Parts: sequence; C-alpha cells; structure tokens
Amino acid sequence: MKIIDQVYRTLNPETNPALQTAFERSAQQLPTVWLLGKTGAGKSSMIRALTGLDRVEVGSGFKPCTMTSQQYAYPTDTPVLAFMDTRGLAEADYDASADIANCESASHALLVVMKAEDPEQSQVLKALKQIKRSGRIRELLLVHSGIYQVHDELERQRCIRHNQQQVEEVWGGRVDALSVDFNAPEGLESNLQGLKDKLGQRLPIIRELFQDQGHNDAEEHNFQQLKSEVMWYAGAAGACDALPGVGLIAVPTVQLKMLHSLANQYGLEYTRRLLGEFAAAMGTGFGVQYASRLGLRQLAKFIPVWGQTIGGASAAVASYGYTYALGRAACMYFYRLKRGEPITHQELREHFKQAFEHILPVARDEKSH
Ligand SMILES: Nc1nc2c(ncn2[C@@H]2O[C@H](COP(=O)(O)OP(=O)(O)OP(=O)(O)O)[C@@H](O)[C@H]2O)c(=O)[nH]1
Ligand SMILES: [Mg+2]
Repeated sequence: MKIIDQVYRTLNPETNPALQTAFERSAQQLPTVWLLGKTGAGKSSMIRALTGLDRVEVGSGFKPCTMTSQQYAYPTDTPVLAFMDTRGLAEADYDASADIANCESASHALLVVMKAEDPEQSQVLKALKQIKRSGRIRELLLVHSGIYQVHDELERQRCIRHNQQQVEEVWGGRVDALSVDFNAPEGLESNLQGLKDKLGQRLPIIRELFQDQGHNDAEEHNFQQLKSEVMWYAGAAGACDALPGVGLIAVPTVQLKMLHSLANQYGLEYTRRLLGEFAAAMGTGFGVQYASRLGLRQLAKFIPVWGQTIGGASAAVASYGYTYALGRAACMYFYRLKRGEPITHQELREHFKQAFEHILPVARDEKSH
C-alpha cells in the first residue's frame, strides 16, 4: 500500500517536537476532580475508593499547584484525569484563588467532603464562600462521609442535615449531595456506586474509567486494560488541534505512536507491514484521512465512511474521537490477529463507528474548554 509507505516515512514521532507540546498541553488541561475538605474528611479515601489503588499516592503528585493543594494524575504514566486535593485548609489563611484558576482551564467537578460526625466546618465554609464569590465554579457536590461513624440513625440524619444546611446557606441554594462511608461496616452499603453515578454525570470520563461497563468477553476485557492509554493518546491528538499549526501532521503522528504502543502490548512487532495490513483491513477511509492530512489531495475524492458521523464537531473533538476509535479498532484487530482469527471490514468499521459515538460525550466535555 503506497500511502502507508509514505505515511510511515513522513511521520516519525521521534523527529516531531510538536508532539511533546501536545502531550504537555493535554496534561495541563486534564479533567479535574477538586476535593475540598478538612484534614481527615476522607479525601484520600475517596480517591482510593474510586481508583481502586491501595496507596493514597494516586500517581506521584505531578503538579504541586499551590501551597495548599496537590494534584494527582491518574493513571500515573498516561494521565487522563486529575485529582486536586486541597490540603492545609486549617492553616490560617487559605486562599482559593489559585485553585479556582487551575480548575477553570479544564472540565471539572468540585466535591466538598465532610465527615458527618464533624459539625465544625468553618474553614471549609470560608473557602466555599470565596469560591462562590468568584462565580467561576458553578456546580458543587457535597459528600457526607463516614456516616456510619454516627451509630444512631436519627442522630446521623440530624448531623447530615446540619452540615447540609451550613453548606447551602453559604452556597445560596440547594446543593446536590450524597452520603457515603468508605469503611462501611459489614452488611452496610458504602454507596460508592452512587458516588460514581453522580460524579459521572458531571465528568463523563469518570463513567468511562470507573464504571463497570459489563465486559462481554475476553477481548473487551483486554481493551479495558488499555483504555486509559488510548484516551491519553486521544487527549493529546485533541490538544494538537487546539495548537495553531500543529494539528496537520501531529495528529496522525500521535495516532501512529499509539498504534505502535498497542501493537507491542498485544505482543506484536510494529512494522510497516503490520501497519499496512491494519490499514487495508480498515479500508479506504483510513488511508484517506492520512492522505489528506499529508496533502495528498488526489486521494481526497474518496469520502471516509465515518466522515458523516463527525458532523459539526470541532476539529479537536473530532481528533479526540477519531483517535480513540482508531485505538479501539486496532485493539480488536491485534487481538484477532494474535489469535489467528480473521476479522472482516464490516466488523472492524462497526467497532470503529461504535467507539467513536461512544466516546463523543467525553471528547466534547474535554475539548470544549
Ligand atoms: N469509617 C470511615 N472512616 C473514614 C471514612 N473516610 C475516611 N475515613 C478514615 O478517616 C481517616 C482520614 O481519612 P483520609 O481519607 O486520609 O482523609 P483526608 O481527607 O485525605 O485527610 P488529609 O489528607 O489529612 O487532608 C482515615 O483513617 C480513614 O480511614 C469513611 O467514610 N468512613
Ligand atoms: Mg489525604
């Protein structure tokens, strides 16, 4: 396949400095879960419960945003989500402005965590007041934690109501809330699922990463392990399009780098031949996307089948979705190849299309900032 030869030669990730910029830009704009709460409120416990990681260090805090907050990337090597853990609230003068600014450049959710048994929340309320005044953070989710530490049911309800009222007074209106217990006693519900649901409504990527999507088979299960890496590449591809003049060559370069990495993880050697075979299996549209990026206009007369799906999405959203879908299809292809099971054009394209549609809400949420 001639196009592939040309693609392979032109797009050498190692010699493309724009790529570094794209990955950096993407890392600076990760969707962010901002956790605000007193020391001991359960912020670290929440990160641990969501990510399933044993250790609190969800990645090495890659970015000490401010004096009082720490940003954790998830997953460590290919981050697609950040947790911003606001510590040091008790220190006399916590100033939220830097943390507010940090959340502004990306999609985010603000979670206020309060232990039900602890009515003394003056520092948290003070910070909330400042956040409210800024007018920059619209949505808030209040998490009442450690609810079973208050044994008496009526007393528990009273404690939760008290903290709820304190927050609503400051916020000036109803605040969405839920009750959890990260160390729920035997037989009692932690309500982790409820937390994932509520968070997922605010940040679609949470649903993608932490919701059990009911894997039907071994292939899907395999992909699940690689999904966040594919999303990481998709994020970088989207970032390329947001950088003026970078997208044209950088997006396909990111995609090839992704294919290389995925192939290796399926135990396949990444060669020009493998790439060519994958491209052939994907069909005409795949090559055309690359060809037009590279300015091989004579080939642009073929219309990619999925061109219509993209519709009015912005270039960044389209690149995110296209890259994710390409990664999804490649995983399917590599899996079958490895097992010596053939796969048809139709199957592969169907997977591509489904993946593209599936990931659009995440792409939109991320790339609209
Ligand atoms: N029973 C119960 N204990 C909890 C809950 N959440 C946190 N804890 C306990 O409270 C203690 C503090 O929890 P962390 O998650 O470390 O609190 P944090 O908000 O991260 O505190 P800092 O890092 O100091 O700001 C730990 O011993 C947790 O096991 C909960 O929902 N139920
Ligand atoms: Mg902590």
